[in-house]
Amino acid sequence: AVEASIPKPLRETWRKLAATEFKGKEEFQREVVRHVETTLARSMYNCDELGAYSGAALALRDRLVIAWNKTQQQHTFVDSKRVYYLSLEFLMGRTLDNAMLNVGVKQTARDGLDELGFRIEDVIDQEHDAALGNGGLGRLAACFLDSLATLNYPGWGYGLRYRYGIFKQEIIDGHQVEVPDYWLDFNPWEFPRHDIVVDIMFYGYVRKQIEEDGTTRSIWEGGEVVQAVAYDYPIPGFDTENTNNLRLWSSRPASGEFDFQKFNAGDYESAVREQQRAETISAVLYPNDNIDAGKELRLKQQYFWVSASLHDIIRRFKKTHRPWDQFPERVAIQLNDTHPALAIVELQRILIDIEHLSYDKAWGIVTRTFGYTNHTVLPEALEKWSVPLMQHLLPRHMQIIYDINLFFLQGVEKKFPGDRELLMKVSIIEESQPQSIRMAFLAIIGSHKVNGVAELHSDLIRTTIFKDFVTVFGTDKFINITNGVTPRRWLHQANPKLSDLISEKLGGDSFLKDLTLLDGLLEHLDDKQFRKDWMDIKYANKVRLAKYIKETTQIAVNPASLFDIQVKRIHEYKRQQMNIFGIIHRYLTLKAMKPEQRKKAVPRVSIFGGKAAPGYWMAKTIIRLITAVGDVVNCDKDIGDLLKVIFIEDYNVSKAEMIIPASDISEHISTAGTEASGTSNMKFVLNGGLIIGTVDGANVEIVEQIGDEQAFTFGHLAHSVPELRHQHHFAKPKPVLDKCLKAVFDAILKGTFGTPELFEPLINSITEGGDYYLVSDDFQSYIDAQSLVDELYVDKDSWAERSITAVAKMGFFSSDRTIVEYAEQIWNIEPVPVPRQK
Ligand code: B1H
Ligand code: IMP
Repeated sequence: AVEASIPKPLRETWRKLAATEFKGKEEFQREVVRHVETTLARSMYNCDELGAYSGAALALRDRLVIAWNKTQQQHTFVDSKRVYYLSLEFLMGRTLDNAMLNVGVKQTARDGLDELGFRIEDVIDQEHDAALGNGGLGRLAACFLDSLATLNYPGWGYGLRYRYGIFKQEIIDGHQVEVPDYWLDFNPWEFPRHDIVVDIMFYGYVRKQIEEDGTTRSIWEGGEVVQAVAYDYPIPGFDTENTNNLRLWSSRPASGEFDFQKFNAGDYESAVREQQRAETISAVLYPNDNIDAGKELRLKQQYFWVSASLHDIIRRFKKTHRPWDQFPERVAIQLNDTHPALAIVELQRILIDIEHLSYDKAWGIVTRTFGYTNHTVLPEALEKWSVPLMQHLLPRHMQIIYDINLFFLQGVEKKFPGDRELLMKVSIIEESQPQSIRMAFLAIIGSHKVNGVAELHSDLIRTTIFKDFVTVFGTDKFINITNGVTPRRWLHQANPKLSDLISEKLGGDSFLKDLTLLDGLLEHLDDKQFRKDWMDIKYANKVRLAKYIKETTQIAVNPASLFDIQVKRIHEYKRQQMNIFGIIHRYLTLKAMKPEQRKKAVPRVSIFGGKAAPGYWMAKTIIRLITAVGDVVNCDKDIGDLLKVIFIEDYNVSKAEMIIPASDISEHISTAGTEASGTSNMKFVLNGGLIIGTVDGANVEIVEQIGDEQAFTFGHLAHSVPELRHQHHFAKPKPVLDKCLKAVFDAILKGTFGTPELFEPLINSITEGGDYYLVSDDFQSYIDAQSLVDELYVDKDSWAERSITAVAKMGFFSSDRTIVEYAEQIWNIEPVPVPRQK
């Protein structure tokens, strides 16, 4: 029917002229050169590596676009149900390498570029990371997009096109310094859609209007309008034609220009100010991981993005001319944490105020459409917006929130008559000064499913922060869907040698689409040559990292040492402080040894990487301590190669791809019950590194899968944490510190690592401040676990066996498994593969 809307002769002309994909090396080269010479207006005389990157990216992009168009046409033709993943963060990293691998042209490109005089690795290295996220939450969204496309699900991402992504981190004199990340200089992967523009209103007032039929209608008007412009990014699946879409919104003034009247009248400044006000909305990503800052601009970002996305989704739905009650059968919307929770209110507003549906009918549609994923139980990360702010910025939404709350509480009252306390506990409105809106409660009430991201985390939300909602809605609404990671980027792309070895052993690369096939490696466990090849690859990856460390820090590390890595956002709950205290303990122990004793010690390189939120002063202090310890240890002649402490500047996705394959041990040592899942733990094990970790987040399930001989777990369990905190709070006199930890603190306070005043607050938070993250409680068992690591690392052969066994049992942690669970348990969507080109 849709086809018939275009006259046959026209259709034939279009078909005849349709763009085609390059097939072989020569065609690829021709496209690269054509783009270098025409699109970029350069030539062989001035084509540097950046030019080659640009040419290769543009050639590949043409190919992606063809498949992308076809996919979107197919999904429109068959009118399939789509899922829309709303996320304020998409931490995509680089695109070129991933796209070449997914489309299956990397070898072609390698050969082609080689003949043009370029090494593909150097070309790949030219690309700027797309770093539109803080950490795990944003990278999870990126892995999900890869899995959605690979599994042929019709799924779009919706987010914000920040002009500045997460800041670049420089370490100057041991301190973190933030530098803006302007990433849009040359971005071949984005397509501006100047035809897809949505007007978004803020502020204004609500007026009641009596209709002819006697009903009253609310009209929101008189506000400030800005425009959202769509930018699209193709998301190719692995080994499939299907190419999905990521749509990011950019803000601009509603007129598209600044105010010429003011400009001509000489009021340049206010003319420009207005333009900047609009552009500011999508200017910068808030750099806080797991912290809610509660700023007005952030609320503006949220509404701007949510409103633009919903209008776009509704426009697409309306093209199908289906009645409104079919909306939830055609559209599933997933809320990535509470950041997009206003979408619930916005959809309700559109349905009642603009589409004139009844309140109840609208609410039925809303709750059948949304699913909400919770990613954290940390109180400082749970979003709350002040009622006066919401009232001012979005007056109509505030009314609807009150309505949603009222009807919800009436339902609760009916079910649990007279339970005033329950009503208080589940109210969306918190009776604080001023009142605030609990966004998680709004998200729960407006969704049909709520999920946590690992078993332990999902249990915790059911029994702690959301327990009253389990009482109200019953337990079935609250499910677990354990996180996963894409094996395409995190194994095949990051660790090509290991991926090739696995392919060779398993007789093909099907494991990249069905990761459970990895268990076939167990058959080869006793193969001596295989074990050697396996460890040789680990060694080569360590050499690659050692070379990078030498180039960037001038510090030489021995790749034969045990590489112990902790890379993630710097946060007290993730306990990098415990790691560095452990390193100081190791240093003091080595120093106290006689030289012949030292010879028996296992040489270790402790590697850190990660950003501190700019306003998170304690996290910055932790970085300062790590670099200070490195400064002393790394040039201590007594110590030599036995211990090195490295801080890698500006940890990001592309650096993760190099760092993760080089670990022997990685650290996931959060206080039990604080890390919802963690996903880098999965990436490390998938690359043959073992983990040292607490019984927290996805560590629990990883150990369950790979077996506890393959992991080093330690520390108190989540259920003991409240009691331990209570003890710290009330203990009088202060409990005596563990001997080892006390020696560490004494060394710091003596000035062993420079000015002790710098580090006093960090120590005080433990000795005086209640030790909220229980460093003192877990320290001894952490040290013991590290000793076991040293002990077992000596036997290289059994280490290899552990490493292979662990990888073989990691199949569960593919984000493909995760996405299938979402599709079946929440979204109710089916794969829609695009027929392959002959
Ligand atoms: C996670 C966040 C987060 N949980 C607020 N919550 C933010 C909260 O800008 N903010 O306001 C930003 C991020 N991020 C992480 O999600 C968890 O800490 C990880 O444990 C988990 O693996 C990841 C993905 O589920
Ligand atoms: P949208 O739904 O208008 O945003 O379109 C999404 C994509 O679906 C477009 O980029 C087209 O590739 C495809 N599409 C939209 N409308 C049609 C149609 O009528 N026929 C075939 N494909 C369409």
